[in-house]
Amino acid sequence: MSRAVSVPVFPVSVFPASSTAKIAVAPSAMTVHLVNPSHISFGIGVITPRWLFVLGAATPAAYGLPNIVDETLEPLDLHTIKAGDIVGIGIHTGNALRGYEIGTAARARGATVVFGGIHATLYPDEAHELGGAHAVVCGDGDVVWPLVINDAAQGTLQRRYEGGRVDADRFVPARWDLLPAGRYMWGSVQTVRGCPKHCSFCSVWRTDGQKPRQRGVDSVVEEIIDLRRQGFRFVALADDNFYPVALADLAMAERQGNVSRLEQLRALRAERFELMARLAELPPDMVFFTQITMEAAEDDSFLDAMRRAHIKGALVGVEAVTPEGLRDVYKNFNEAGEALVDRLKKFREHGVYVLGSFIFGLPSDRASTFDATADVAERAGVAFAQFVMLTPYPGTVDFEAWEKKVGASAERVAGIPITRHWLIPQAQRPKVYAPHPVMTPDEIRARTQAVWDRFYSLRRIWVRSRCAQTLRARLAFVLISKLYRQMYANTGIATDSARVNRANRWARLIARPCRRLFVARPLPAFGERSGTRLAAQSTRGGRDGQETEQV
Ligand code: B12
Ligand code: SF4
Repeated sequence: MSRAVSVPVFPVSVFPASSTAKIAVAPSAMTVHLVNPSHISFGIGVITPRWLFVLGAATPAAYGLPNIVDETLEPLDLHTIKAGDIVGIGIHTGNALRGYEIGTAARARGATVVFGGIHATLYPDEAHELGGAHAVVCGDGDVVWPLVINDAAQGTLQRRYEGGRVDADRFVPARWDLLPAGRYMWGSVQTVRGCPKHCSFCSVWRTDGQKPRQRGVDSVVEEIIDLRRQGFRFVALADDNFYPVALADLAMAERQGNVSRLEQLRALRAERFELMARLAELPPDMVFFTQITMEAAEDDSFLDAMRRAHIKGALVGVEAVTPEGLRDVYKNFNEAGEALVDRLKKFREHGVYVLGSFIFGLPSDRASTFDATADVAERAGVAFAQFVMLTPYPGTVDFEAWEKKVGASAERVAGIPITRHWLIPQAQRPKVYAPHPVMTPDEIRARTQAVWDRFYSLRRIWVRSRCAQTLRARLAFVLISKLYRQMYANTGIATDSARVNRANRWARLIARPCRRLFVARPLPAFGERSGTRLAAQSTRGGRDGQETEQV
């Protein structure tokens, strides 16, 4: 794998550089733990963190069942880790610090510690220096994980493994039998990795690559059937971009007379339609959600196929409502103003509800941008929205420019330069980083919070809930809107710790009833017949009232 970014490490080291584990342990004597770190636990999770169940599947059977720990549910109990165990920790930038705490503690208990995930891919040395890592896996873990475990067991563990960008036909399907019962609302199945775009705030195109790696249809459908057997009707298609080939890309290849590119793009597009046709055969009570670029709004046949495939929701990266804002993030392929409203409405007209994602704190933003954005979100009829503050994530163009600009004179918080913001203790971590030409960080934060408050007021949620067809579904819409807001805005944006704690308690309280609204009765025999019969099988379950509560 060619990693696009090379980054300096934070200058504190608590572990010797040559700390490769030299222990040989019999497979039966060791437990493999897979830990998804989180500084905050809600008891119930909205979406299953897919990597846990993919690596669970990649763990060789000789080592027994892996112990899967998702700290977004409950914190890790360190006493479960014993000397000789292997602890795999997956980190993204936001949870890296908690991951390092766990790694350090696990190593102190005599375990072999291995880090992976996007942040470890970008900063492998940091995991060694601060997280107690014996080894770090950069890139995809699907293929390399068994090798790492075997090396650890035989005492030949390497400091670094390059997992690379594995081909789609080698993606390991998740092991959903490892799921803890009754804890998640949605399953997550990946259909494609990589994205051909190049947005300035996003690292996906640089780490996962710009070439879409689309998974075989059978493998995707089998996983979905597996989830449905366990009672999951809602599944997030955990893709970077579900629409990797836009009509504009085809037109461009045609204009250029680039025959091989055109064929390649057409093949990718045909595979998307094939997948959607198979999803359409699944029972009508299934609901899928994905992430997609706004260009899909131009593509009526694609949107119609999505509707038939039960893809009822899509996160659309709107980012900015002005042309200047779009230029700020290299997202010129998006529309602004009224054209934007029309494009977003188009999804709705085709039965795809939009979770609009908006960024605040762009250089061209002004005080008036906040209300203007909330207005657009409302006029465009988006069902859900998230208003995030521009955060320079490592591996992105924005991060590199910012790091270069603030350089060695970067402000420090708790002794840590803000260019290493993920190492600042959570409670002290700033919410806004890049200096803005006209607004203070606190103004951006407060205005962002106000937009969340406005968009998620009970009155407005109730009005939006008209998109649901039954009273029960409307109530579910209200609950999930409130939950989303509590989990995200009040714990992620608020600086006041009392508000954060209140939000956490609230989220814990409403998450449980919310989950019951999303799941259905498990159907252990589901999928044993052919696709078309699947639909009849499950619908009958629903009509008989055998399913529990569902939206
Ligand atoms: C689906 C998704 C979501 C979903 C679901 C999250 C969930 N519960 O799973 C939702 C929409 C909720 C979401 C939210 C957010 N996300 Co998100 N998300 C993704 C996405 C598109 C796919 C993740 C996924 O499931 N992939 C499939 C699994 C199998 O792949 P994987 O996680 O990469 O794991 C593989 C390897 O990394 C490796 N690996 C991973 N862990 C480990 C551990 C060990 C020990 C080993 C050996 C290997 C290993 O092996 C795995 C198999 O190959 C990624 C993009 C991406 N390409 O990663 C962004 C991504 C992870 N998200 C990102 C961000 C920023 C967020 C948010 C902060 C966005 C926001 N502002 O709200 C929130 C934070 C949520 C949170 N607190 O965790 C960034 C993270 C950037 C960074 N540097 O940290 C990414 C990379 C997208 C981006 N735009 O850059 N996200
Ligand atoms: S933000 Fe979305 S469209 Fe842009 S590069 Fe990342 S995954 Fe692709």
